[in-house]
This record gives sequence, structure tokens and C-alpha cells, in this order.
Amino acid sequence: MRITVLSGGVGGARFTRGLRALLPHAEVTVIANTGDDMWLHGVRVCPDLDTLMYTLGGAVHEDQGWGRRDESRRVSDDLQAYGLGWDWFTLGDLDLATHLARTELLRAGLPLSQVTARLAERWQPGVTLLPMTDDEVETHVVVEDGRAIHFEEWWVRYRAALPARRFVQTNLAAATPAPGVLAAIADADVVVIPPSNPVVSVGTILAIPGIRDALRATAAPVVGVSPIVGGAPVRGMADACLTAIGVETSAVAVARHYGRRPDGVLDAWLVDERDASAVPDLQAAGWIARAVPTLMTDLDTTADIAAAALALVDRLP
Ligand code: GDP
Ligand code: FO1
Ligand code: CA
Repeated sequence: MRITVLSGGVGGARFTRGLRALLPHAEVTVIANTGDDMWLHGVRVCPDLDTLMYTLGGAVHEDQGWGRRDESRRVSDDLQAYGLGWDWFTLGDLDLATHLARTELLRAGLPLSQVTARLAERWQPGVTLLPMTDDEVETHVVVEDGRAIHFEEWWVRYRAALPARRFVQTNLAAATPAPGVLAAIADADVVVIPPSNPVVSVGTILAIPGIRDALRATAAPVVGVSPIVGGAPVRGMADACLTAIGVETSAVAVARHYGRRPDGVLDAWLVDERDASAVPDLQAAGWIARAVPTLMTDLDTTADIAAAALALVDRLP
């Protein structure tokens, strides 16, 4: 079975780890958000690709959800003595090796998709990991005074507390999906939108010209899992992102924001048991919907969530 997942960092990576445990022989392709990427200290940092690679490769710092286990930050601390870069953003020493390797390969002329495949050879994530695009598309946040700052600055430095007017993606109009992305959506047996940030993770992937249309057109069913549980994100500040685009922080509002195919991108929506009261309304509006426990507390529970999502569209083998 061919399964394609559109993922951000921590939520998407944890979900995909459960999916892989559920169906170890499935051909899973993960299309990752690269809107959080940035140049920092001369190296290219790809937070969501790395979170996926480390999580699926068994090297992630579990409590943190991103970065390497057994990490140190001697280089990052020492760089601060020069007053350069971002002193509020940590580049771990081991993580820095990934950025150096990536940058060397990019400088040698390889596109990000090939660089990612090369880095993944070491980590063996058990899935095909694709960046949404090989182009340098970055999410910037326009704050109240009209300045635009990089998404990571807004998220990490200001903890999303600076009111955002809107999100913009640099270089978007000229961007194209990375090789393999459109085919992975068109040829899938099922497409899954995991519990990732609907605005700055999945929203950014869908904004790449051609990707939203590919989802609308694929013969595969498209099922999503709500990242909003009981009216709040499970971790992180997705509520600030939703507020900025005028969407209420609720499982139903996020489903409506994605929309039902063919106008929208989803056929089915899995919500948490705490949002079970929303299911009849969703069903009445034509959605395939169900409520189950969706907190990814351990691998078995996460595999159960993946199974419930696939069952919703009759794709559980
Ligand atoms: P990021 O790039 O690291 O922010 O990760 P993602 O975009 O992939 O996922 C972030 C979203 O995952 C947040 O909106 C969280 O609410 C959601 N999330 C994290 N853990 C869980 C969980 O255990 N269950 C559910 N339903 N959502 C989760
Ligand atoms: N998140 C933080 O909250 N603080 C950090 O210093 C930080 C550094 C970092 C370095 C590499 C990387 O791959 C991820 C990193 N993250 C950090 C996590 C991540 O950038 C964000 O939490 C997500 O991208 C939000 O969508
Ligand atoms: Ca991210």
C-alpha cells in the first residue's frame, strides 16, 4: 500500500512513526514543510525535515520533540561571544553537523530533495522523505507594526506572542513542487494530513503551486487528524496561527478551513474523543468523521490513531 503524508515537524513526525509501526511494509512518502527553513551562521537549517529524520531515525530528543538526543551546545554558546546570529535559537553541536553536511551538498549543486535523500541514507527513516519544494520558500510573519520577521523568530524568540497580521511565503509564485511530490499524491492509495499545524506546516505545503490541486484531483481518499483537541493545540502555539488567519481554534473550524473535496482537500476528519460532540454536525454536513483518543502518548497509541484514520476511509488492510 502507498501512503502519502503531508507533514510539519513534531506532530507529523510522531504520527508517521505510529503509521510505520502499524504498517511496516507500506510504502510511505512524507512531503515535509520547508517553510521554516533558514540560513543561520551560513548553514541551511531545515527544522521540519530534520525533526522527521531524527524522529523516524531513532535519534530525536524525545521530550523536546526536535533536535538530537544527547546534544550539547558548545558551538552555539561560543558563537554568542561574537554577537552574531540568533542568540535565542539553539543549534546543537550534533545538529550542526547535519546543517554543515546539508550546506556542503547544496553548495555542490544538489537540489534539497537529493540532499535530503542523501542525509536520510544515514538515518534510514523507513519512509521516502521529500521536501515540499526544492526552492527556497520561507514563511515570514507580518507583525502589527508592518515588519516581516522569519517564522522561527516569531515562534521561538517571541513564543508567537507578537500579534501576527498575516503569514507570507517568500518566493512562492515561482516555486514548484519537488520531484516526486505530485506523483506521490496522485499515485497514493491514501493521503493523510497528520496532526500538524494547519497554518504554517500543512498550509505552507498546500500553498506551493500545484499541490492543493493535486490533492483535490487524486483518486486516493484524503483523511486528516485534528491537531486541535478540546479547543486548544496539544503542544505549541497553533492557536496564535489560526487566530492570525481568522480561524477559530477548534477541531471543526480546522476541518472547515481545510474544506471538503472537491473544493477543499479532505474527505474525512478524525477528531479527539474530547471533541466527540462535533461528529454529528460534521457528518450532517457530509463529512466522514469519528472521534477517538488522539493523544500520541506512546507508539502503540499512535499506531491506533493511524489505524483509526485509515479505517475512516476504508484503507486499513
Ligand atoms: P511543528 O512543525 O514541530 O510545529 O509540528 P507539526 O506542525 O507537525 O505539528 C504541530 C501540531 O501538532 C500542533 O498544532 C499540536 O497541537 C499537534 N500535536 C502535537 N502532539 C499531538 C498529539 O499527541 N495529538 C494531536 N491530536 N495533536 C498533536
Ligand atoms: N525550537 C525552539 O523552541 N527553540 C530552539 O532554539 C529551536 C532550535 C531548533 C534547531 C533546529 C531544529 O531543527 C529545530 C529547532 N527548534 C527550536 C524547533 C522548531 O524549529 C520549531 O519548534 C518548529 O519548527 C515550529 O514549527
Ligand atoms: Ca515546523
